[in-house]
Amino acid sequence: MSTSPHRFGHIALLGPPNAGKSTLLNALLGQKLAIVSPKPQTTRNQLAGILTLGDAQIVLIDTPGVHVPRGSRLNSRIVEAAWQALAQAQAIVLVLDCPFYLQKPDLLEKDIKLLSRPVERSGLPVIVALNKLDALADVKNMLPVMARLGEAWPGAEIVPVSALKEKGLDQLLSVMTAHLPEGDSLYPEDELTTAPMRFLASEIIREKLFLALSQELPYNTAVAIEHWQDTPKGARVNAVIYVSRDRHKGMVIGKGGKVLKDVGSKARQDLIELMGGPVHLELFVKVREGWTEDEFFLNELGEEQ
Ligand code: GDP
Ligand code: MG
Ligand code: K
Repeated sequence: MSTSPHRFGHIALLGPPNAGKSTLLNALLGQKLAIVSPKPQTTRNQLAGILTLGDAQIVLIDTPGVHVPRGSRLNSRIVEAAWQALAQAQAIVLVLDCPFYLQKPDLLEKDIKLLSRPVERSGLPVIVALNKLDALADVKNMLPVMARLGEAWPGAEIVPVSALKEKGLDQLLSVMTAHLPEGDSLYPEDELTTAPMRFLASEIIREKLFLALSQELPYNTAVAIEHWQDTPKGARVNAVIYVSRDRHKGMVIGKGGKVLKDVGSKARQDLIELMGGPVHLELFVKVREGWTEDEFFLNELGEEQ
């Protein structure tokens, strides 16, 4: 009787902003780890989720969306983080938004061009997760997009999925596993991530800010955990929300403190779920002018990881 060997490796999730990379990571893990919002560039850092299967352990690296860096230092760091993820990986899953390309075929060409360079340079095998199938009027509509992607990356396996509705994920997992080298698991099977709890907590708060605030404001906020204490009654967490302008402070706090209160209670809910116990969360808002350009501050926040 022959059994298939156990496999271990890293796989990078790469793709344009809003294609559904973080949603896919969460769906594969079966737990919310990466933050998700309808706004591009919600994910600033790379985040690794550990997926333990019967015959493999896969470290999935979620990355910020690939786009042309423009403007601030924070922005170019977001793109750098995506490149760094490739250096550790044995395969790439390109996550692409199928219904979007049916609406905007010229952007399919643009994204193929943008993604080809890092993919080629990495020399890694490519798997395409053609996402958001649930949003197609007819699944047959994806065929021309699949054909074009097959041309762009010959030999790549293209797996239609819906990260949101959790469709096609088993197929994707078996294709991913097949691309990994033989090896033992590196992490205990109940370990979900390589990221520290503090980082996950600050990400949760950032997600709630993204959801609560309109337009450009979320891009100018950062979250730092200032104090964390585990007590018998649960975790006591103090977090600071940094804004880059004085007038933004009022917007984050809201009338009568409503916005901040709302962000705090939603974040607390998610933190309780993540930590499996009571959480006491206090949020503060501080102005730090020009923080998106401040190398020292960005290092402190760990935005370059
Ligand atoms: P990322 O920027 O690539 O990490 O994308 P996110 O995971 O943050 O998702 C961006 C948006 O697309 C969010 O509003 C998600 O709910 C939505 N989304 C992600 N996957 C799917 C999917 O399979 N179907 C649909 N309809 N929406 C999705
Ligand atoms: Mg993301
Ligand atoms: K997003």
